[in-house]
Formats: sequence, structure tokens, C-alpha cells
Amino acid sequence: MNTTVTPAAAHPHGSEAVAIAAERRWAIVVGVIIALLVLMMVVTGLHWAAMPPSRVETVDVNTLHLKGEFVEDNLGTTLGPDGKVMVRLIAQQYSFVPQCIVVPAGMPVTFRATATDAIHGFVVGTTNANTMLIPGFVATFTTSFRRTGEHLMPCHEYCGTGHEAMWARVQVLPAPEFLARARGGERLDCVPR
Ligand SMILES: [Cu+2]
Repeated sequence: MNTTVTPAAAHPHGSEAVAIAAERRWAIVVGVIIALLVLMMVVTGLHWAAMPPSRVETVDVNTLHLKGEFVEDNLGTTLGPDGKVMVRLIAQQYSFVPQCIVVPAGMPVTFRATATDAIHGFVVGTTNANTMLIPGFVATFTTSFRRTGEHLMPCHEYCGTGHEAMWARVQVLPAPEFLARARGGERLDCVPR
């Protein structure tokens, strides 16, 4: 005699219990995922972005190229008397000035940049140097580059038909080499002449 019965047949409500248990397990898994995502948002919000822009700095687009800090011969990298490294650059359809930027490795580097015509942006290779450039406003941030080498610096805000050809290069030099070149107080870049 065959006495084998399926669990469901043996217990008329067994399948319902299985379904409820599976539902409950799934609800717990989803709850944990939501809790992790919320925790991630809180941690990244507080820990990484706890410094919202403290001020809005404007610049007159019409006179940008004529006077002030963004005139052409003031663009590039400088080593200040206080030892601070400052990079000034502008973005325009469809290039950056300068086209090749020199920075030292392992030292804080402050970028000051703006756009002359449309909204642009840039990111330096896979580093966290990343900002949006809006005409009329000065974008500034300080970062440091861990390794020496060369990075591509593409425009990452769609700015028109030439957008995909808009990029510059960033050369990260060993700090002693950078300091030796910057001591003269000149503005540095690596644009071939
Ligand atoms: Cu652009």
C-alpha cells in the first residue's frame, strides 16, 4: 500500500504556512536592504558632503577675459608665497584653458574655475576632482592627487555639438619636481609650444 502523501495533502493548511514564512523572510530581506540604503544615505550625506557650499562667488562673464583673475595669462598653476598650489582654468565651447594642467602629487591643490558661455564641468581621471562650471559663478575646491601620472580631464556636462571633443590633460608630477619648476613664481602648464 502506498502511504506516501505530500505535505500539503497531509496538512491542508501547510502550504499557506510555507507561503507566510516565505513572505515574512522576504519582508525581512527587503527591510534590511531599505535600512542599509537609508544608512548609506545618512552616512554619505553627513560624512562626505557635510560641507555645503558656504558662499556663492560670482564673476562677470562679459569682462572675464579682460580683467580679473581669469585673464588668459593668469590661468594655469601657481605656487603661492604661502606654499599653496592654485590652479585657475576656464571652460568654453569646446575647450579648457589651459589644455594641459600641471599639479604636484601628495600636496593640497585648490582649483578655481568658471565657464564663459554654457554650463560645462570636468572630472580628473578617476580622482575625486570633479565639479560643474556655470557661467557667472566661480567653482572652487581643494583636493590632492595621490599618484603621479597623466589623467584625462573631459567635460562631463553636455555643452553642445562639440562636447565629446572637449577635454584637457592633467599631469601629476612628483612634488620635488613640481616645486623646482614652480619656484620661479611663473604660471605652469604643460601645453606644448
Ligand atoms: Cu563642455
